[in-house]
Amino acid sequence: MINNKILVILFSVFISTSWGQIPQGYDLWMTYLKIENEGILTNYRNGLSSVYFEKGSRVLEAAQTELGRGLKSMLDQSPEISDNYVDAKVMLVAKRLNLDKTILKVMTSDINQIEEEGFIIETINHNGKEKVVITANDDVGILYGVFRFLQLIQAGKRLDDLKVLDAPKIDLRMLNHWDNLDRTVERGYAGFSLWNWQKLPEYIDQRYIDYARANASIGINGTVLTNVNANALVLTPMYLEKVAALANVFRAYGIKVYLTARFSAPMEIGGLATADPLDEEVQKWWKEKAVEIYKYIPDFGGFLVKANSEGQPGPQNYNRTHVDGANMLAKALQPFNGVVIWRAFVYSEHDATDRAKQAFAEFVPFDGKFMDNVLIQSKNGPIDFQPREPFHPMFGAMPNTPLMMEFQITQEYLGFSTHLVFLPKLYEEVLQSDTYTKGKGSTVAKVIDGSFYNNKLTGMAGVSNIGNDLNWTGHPFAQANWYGFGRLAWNPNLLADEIADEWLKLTYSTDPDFISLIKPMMLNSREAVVNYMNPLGLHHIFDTGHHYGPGPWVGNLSRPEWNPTYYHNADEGGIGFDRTPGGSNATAQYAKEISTLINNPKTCPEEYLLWFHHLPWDYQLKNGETLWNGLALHYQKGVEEVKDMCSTWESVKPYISKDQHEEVRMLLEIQLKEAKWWRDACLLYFQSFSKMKLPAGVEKPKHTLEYYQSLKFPFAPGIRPRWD
Ligand code: BDP
Repeated sequence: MINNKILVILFSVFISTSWGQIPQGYDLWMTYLKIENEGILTNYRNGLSSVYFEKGSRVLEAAQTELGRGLKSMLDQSPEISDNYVDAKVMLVAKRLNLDKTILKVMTSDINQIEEEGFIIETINHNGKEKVVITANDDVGILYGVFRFLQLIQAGKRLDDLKVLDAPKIDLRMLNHWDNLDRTVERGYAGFSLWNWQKLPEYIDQRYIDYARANASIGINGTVLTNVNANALVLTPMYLEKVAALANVFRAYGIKVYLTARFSAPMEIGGLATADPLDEEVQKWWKEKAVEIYKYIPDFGGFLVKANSEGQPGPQNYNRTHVDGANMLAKALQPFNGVVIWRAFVYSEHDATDRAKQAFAEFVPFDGKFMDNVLIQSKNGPIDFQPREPFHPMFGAMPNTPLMMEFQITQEYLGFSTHLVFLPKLYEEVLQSDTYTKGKGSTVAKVIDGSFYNNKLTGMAGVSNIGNDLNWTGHPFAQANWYGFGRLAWNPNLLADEIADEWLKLTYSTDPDFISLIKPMMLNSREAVVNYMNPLGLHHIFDTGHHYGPGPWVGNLSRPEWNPTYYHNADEGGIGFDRTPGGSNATAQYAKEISTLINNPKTCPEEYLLWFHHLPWDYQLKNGETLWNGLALHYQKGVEEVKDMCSTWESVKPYISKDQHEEVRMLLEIQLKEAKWWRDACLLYFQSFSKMKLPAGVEKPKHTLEYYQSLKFPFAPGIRPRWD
């Protein structure tokens, strides 16, 4: 096991080492920009000149270091640290239990209401003096409180009326890294994996610490280090020792480590002849494996499992069920309070029914049958991280099972790290969707945060967009998606608007003119990408394998449901997937209130029209246009919206540095080029069926359909080499 002393020394060296010039974007939303306004600055300098900070753990140390770093950078002043609680003049950071009674008395927040991991930040008047108090019940609450406090300072919040009481609404707030042991990242567009397995456990990269800081700053408390398409080797001692070193770094930031468990591991690394979950030898193997893992990592979080999905092994290989598989692993982890996160992303080449229906059909009958330490993790929509999908009907159908949300932060079907797409808008749309499971107001957010069914365990996962690029995420605005995911995992009812506002202030500038120009651009960016890629409910029309550019013509892949033609069904008669009772009847998986609405094309929200209906090209849309014209105009609109993004970006030159500006300008240029590519390729292809003219206002395609069909991208990043 790693030598703790060495690690602690390394750790403090890193903290005190100056990087010199920090690469642009490396600091993420923790840039701690110097406060410009003199009045506010003086106020902060006086109000935060000395602090008492409770000691006693690595988490508290991390919090104190962060407070020092943030204040030094924003105020150009380091607070004096008073060792003595009574002497502390202006700021107290201590756990609730350790606060003086006279202080507790003057606090107006209901201090008994602080929940686990929650905190209070309040300015009090104590003995005639103003003091800022940050308090919590646990160390991690203090850490979160400090990060929030720094964010409030950065946003220019006045000290004299601070009163924040906050706590996470969801228990497991985690990133899922699809990182392979060779450091490639499946669907990763920001370089290679952060985890340098070859140099671990001895070498602790500064990035591990900064990664943990970034996560803690938004309340993320779990990380799955490895790909769901798992390699069993990570469960061997050689790797567990490395995982333990990472876990040790992350522990100081309240983050637990999880691993993906390959279901066939007992055979691959255990030498058994089977991985049958009902086999006693197999059960024993997993139990012993759990004991071994917890020796290395006493606070190990648990396993994330992709089983019987896209070729991954699972219990069905032995005619057993998901329940058999998940519960077997859950039993092994139970003595250590570990959890099993079992994915519901399943569809089968042996099942001819609509792919959108399969996960529901497979999992809903198991409602209530999983052990208490199992969560079922479902993607937000029933297909696969498309630019727009209706919410997954499972969220309204498993009252006795904790359902964990899986969002994708990495932009697999959203232009990789090249396109500016602010995803909290998509997350918000899903979370605020009404499942009607208990009548009106039964939002997905309420299912996920457990408030509906009183789930003992709740969770939200985001498939990470992080790699070893200098700015972590490739596109600087992709950082906002990591940030926004964390904020929504903390509180699924936050609005995308507030998140954009916070992130812009922390990352670029607090200038209200800058914010008022860029925020609307961010908020509309998701709709723009839907318009130029998949308007009116179209989905999965991406080119094979890499899922980057358009490929609506692809129809020759071995599995029917891998082909775009399966999803759009375009022919001379029309376009779209009929999921009404006359078609696949997938609409029946939703509550009556919803299915009645979506079964009728006239009442189906138009953004989902072709998701649920196959309609003739001359079908009349709500605005009176034909479906063909409407489709073409949506594609054109998407292009126009990117043009607007380019000109908005031009207008913010005065507010940010030249390099910051240039970086996004160049990326937007690519986005514009590719929005046109999407429009032209899709319209030419669909026109070969509709045989209708492009409506006025839609630009003529630059090339022929054959040209677009001939484009190949064999080395596109993030490709999963083993399939389609
Ligand atoms: C799809 C990806 C594939 C993943 C799969 C999953 O194309 O690389 O392995 O999802 O979530 O979106 O398991």
